[in-house]
Amino acid sequence: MRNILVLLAGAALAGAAFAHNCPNDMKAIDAKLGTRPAIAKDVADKVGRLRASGEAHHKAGRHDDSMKDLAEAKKLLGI
Ligand SMILES: [Cu+2]
Repeated sequence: MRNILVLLAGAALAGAAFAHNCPNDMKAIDAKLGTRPAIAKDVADKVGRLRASGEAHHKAGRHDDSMKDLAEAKKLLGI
């Protein structure tokens, strides 16, 4: 019984740590955008949309959706 509780607590902590990655991804995207990367306008627009929806998802507690959008934005930026 005790082992199951420890396992559950570990899973909850892992979930929280994963959720905390959204702000880091947003920071990485902002830092990269701050260097004025040489990307096409349509790509930059798409990155901007993904960055915004990622933040909206994060604020709404939908961290999985947030991470997905932010990961796509990072991929477009080559990070
Ligand atoms: Cu989040």
